[in-house]
Parts: sequence; structure tokens; C-alpha cells
Amino acid sequence: MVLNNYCGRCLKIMKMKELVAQLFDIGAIKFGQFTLKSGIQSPVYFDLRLIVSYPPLLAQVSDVLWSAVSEKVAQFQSICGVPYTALPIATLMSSKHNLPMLIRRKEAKSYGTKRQIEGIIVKGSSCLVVEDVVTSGASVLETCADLKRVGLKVAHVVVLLDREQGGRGNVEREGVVLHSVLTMSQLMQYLLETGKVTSETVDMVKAFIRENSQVKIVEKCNPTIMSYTERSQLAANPIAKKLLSLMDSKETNLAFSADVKTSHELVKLADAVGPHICILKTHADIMSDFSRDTADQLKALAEKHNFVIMEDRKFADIGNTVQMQYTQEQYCLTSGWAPLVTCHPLPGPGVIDGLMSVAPPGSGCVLVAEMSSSGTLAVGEYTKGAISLAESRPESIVGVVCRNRLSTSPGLIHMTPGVRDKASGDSLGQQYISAETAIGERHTDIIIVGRGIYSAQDPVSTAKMYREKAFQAYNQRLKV
Ligand code: 5IU
Repeated sequence: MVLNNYCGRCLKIMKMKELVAQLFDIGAIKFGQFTLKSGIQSPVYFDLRLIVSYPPLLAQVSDVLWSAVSEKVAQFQSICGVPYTALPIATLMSSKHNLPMLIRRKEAKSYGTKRQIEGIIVKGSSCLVVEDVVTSGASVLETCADLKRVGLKVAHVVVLLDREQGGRGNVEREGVVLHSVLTMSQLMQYLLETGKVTSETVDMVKAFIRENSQVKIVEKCNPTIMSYTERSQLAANPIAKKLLSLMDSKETNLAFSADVKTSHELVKLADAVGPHICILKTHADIMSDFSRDTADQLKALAEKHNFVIMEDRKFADIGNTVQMQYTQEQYCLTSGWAPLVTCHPLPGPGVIDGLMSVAPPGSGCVLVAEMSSSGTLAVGEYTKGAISLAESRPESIVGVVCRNRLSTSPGLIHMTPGVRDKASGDSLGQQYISAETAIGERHTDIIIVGRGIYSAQDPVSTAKMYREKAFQAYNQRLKV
């Protein structure tokens, strides 16, 4: 009896070794440097997508997954694969064992009306979730959450490989039992025993697992890894929506601060640099000749080149006073040429109320939460206060001027001034950082560049250079 059991176990291990060796041979297990969805760098990568090209292997994987939950199967009324790799595996399991399948649509959110789960949903029935690999458990939990949302019970997940990096704990904390066919340690042992890898490779992977045994689930709503387009759908203010979506469609997160002294210069620069920017930032009160005509020309250019104008007035008084300042005729803000204006949070919410009560519909404010000048007092509790004010008024406050990412609100746009290449500052306290630092390291959204562009010999090609650097840093961020 004991002998039989032992042999059965031996047989199982032999089969598993064979399966692992075959997966290695088709290139489903790779060694090198890989960035996982959870952001960590891994020396080993497991990619089962290839398996559809090897039908017998696909069938074998489906069989071992089924065996791993064979004692539980009676309790399931449906089966669902985590898209996309596990879809064909779940299909085979469903078909072979006559267990109805459900398909989770990964992209349904962007189409709104489409169903997230396809197939017949019997509310209250139990669904078995199938996945190829679990690292942090984030993908598994997303699928479980969508199934639960439509009224299904999800208590069991079966996976081929548990990478032993915290996924089991993360999934089980959500009340879902994880059944795995293999752990990463077993997989490495089998590869060693079948002569596919050396013991050095096994040791390297083991060390990696030891150091990364608790991978955190990447927050789904982490704005630093969301696209501007995704975030535009979550923004409450129409200008924030427009700005975020044009940043992706126009491929620019560059704001140009055109601090020139005449309207003529401003209009000329705005027309030339317009194709490369998402925001034109102005200081109407720097110009000696700002008029309604300037405002009209700027408005036309904003339409022509698809950018948003932000008048950097930095309103900073009580509501009643900023109302009068905003409606004063000289700068004709009520005509709507600048849908965004900056203001200081110093006075409290009244400054926002005052401005919004007189600004044309669809306008917004940008709050100064931090400054780029040395010795700035906009730090610590002041900055925190600015952020809570911004987060409490998403319909009016489109963004913040800052030097770091300060909020996880996806709709709040972080704009960073004091950006310039090959300069560390000026003689009056300005402090410069690079586009890569602002967007790539400090995770802000827009760089604001003034002298770096308008003092350059060729402002247009320089703007193009800043645009490319900043947008590349954003794209890089999304890859994590
Ligand atoms: N600006 C800053 N720092 C700040 C804030 C605004 O530089 O903290 I608030 C403005 C000032 C200027 C532009 O209009 O951004 C930056 O110009 P230069 O890139 O030329 O330094």
C-alpha cells in the first residue's frame, strides 16, 4: 500500500519533470533580466503564451491544473481563465470536463456598455479561476473582483506556477484559496535534475526569491503607472479631462512658459512652439501691450495647435478681492482665453470659490503646492494643506504646481516648473532639475519650461527636444 502510494507519487514527479523540461525546451521559461508587472526585476521569466502553438503541451498543462483541484471540482458551476494566457487552458478544461466557461473581458471599461463577463452568469454559483503564473496575485485578484461584482462566488484559484513571491498570501487574504501545481523552487529543482540549468542558476533564482518573497500588489489606481488617457476618464473637471487626453493624443507633456515682454513676441512664439506643447503658460501682466486682441489671437492659436492656456497670475487674496481682480477688464479673463489660472492656497478655499464664481464655465484653477525657488516657504504642512484642498475640490482644481508627486488622485495634474537642461539655477534663486528627474524620478506629469526654450537659439527645435525627453520619461514610467 505504502509502496503503491510512493510509486504513484514518483510517477507524478516524473511526469511533472518531463512537463517542465518540455516547457523549457519551447522557450516558456527564460533566464535573463525581466521587468515583471509588479515592477520588480526578475532573473527568470515564465511565459506560457507560447503554449498555444504546442497543442499536446496545452492539453497536458490543462490536465495537471484540473488534477490539482480534482477533489474540489464538484463545487464549481463555471470556470474562468485570467486573460489572456489562461484563456485557452480554461477552454480545454471546460470542454473536456463539461464545466461551463466564462470569459472576462480585460478591456471592457473603455467601451462602457460592453459586458465585462461573457457567458451565462448564474448569480450565487461558484466559479473556478485559472491562471498560469502568480507573482503578487494582482491579476488573479482583478479577475476574482470582476466575477464577484456580477454576483459569482470565487473561493478557489488554480495556477500552474506559484513564484513564491507573496502572491499566495495576497490572494488568500482576500478569502480565495490558491492551488498551485508547482512552486518556483520545485520548478528550478526539476530543471536542474533534467540537466536544463546549472546549480549556479538555481542558486541565483533561489536568492532572488529570498529577497523578493513579499511583492506588493501594485495599486490599480496608481497615477504614476496609469496613462494620461486612463486618468482623463477619472478627472472631474472638463479642462483636466481635455488636457490629459490631448497629452496622450498629441504625445506631449511639455508646458511652455512664454515670459516675453510684448504681445507680438508671445503670439509669434506660441504659433511656432504650439505643435509641441500641451500648455501655453502666460504672464499677461509682464507684457506692456496685452489687449483683447492678444487674448483673441492666443485663443485662436490654442484651437489651431490644440493646447490649453494657463494664465500664471497666482491669485492669492480673499475670495471677494480675487473676484474683482479676475473680472478687471485689462486682462479680459472673463472672455475665456485662459481656461486655467494659477492661485496660491494661502487664503484657503475662498480663493477658489471667488475665482470659480466669475470664471467662464469649464474653467479650472491650478494650486501652487510647492515652488522651485530656493528657501520657498511652500513646504511641509503648507504643501499638505494645499493637497487636501486640491483633493477636496476636483471639479474646480485641475492640478498643482509642484516639484514632486504629492497626490494619488488620478485626475490631479502635477506640473513642475524650474526645468532646464545644462543649468542648475539663476542668480535669483531659481533651481533647475531635468525633464527626466521631474517626470521619471519624481513622477510629476508636466514639465514647465521658460528660458530653456525662449532663450535658446532655436526655440522650436529646443521645445521639441524637451517634449521628447519628457514624453519618453512618461512612457518609460508606464512600462513598469
Ligand atoms: N514658476 C517657477 N517656479 C515656481 C512657480 C512658478 O519657476 O515655483 I509657482 C514660473 C516662473 C516662470 C516659469 O514663469 O515658471 C519658469 O521659468 P524658467 O524656466 O525660465 O525658469
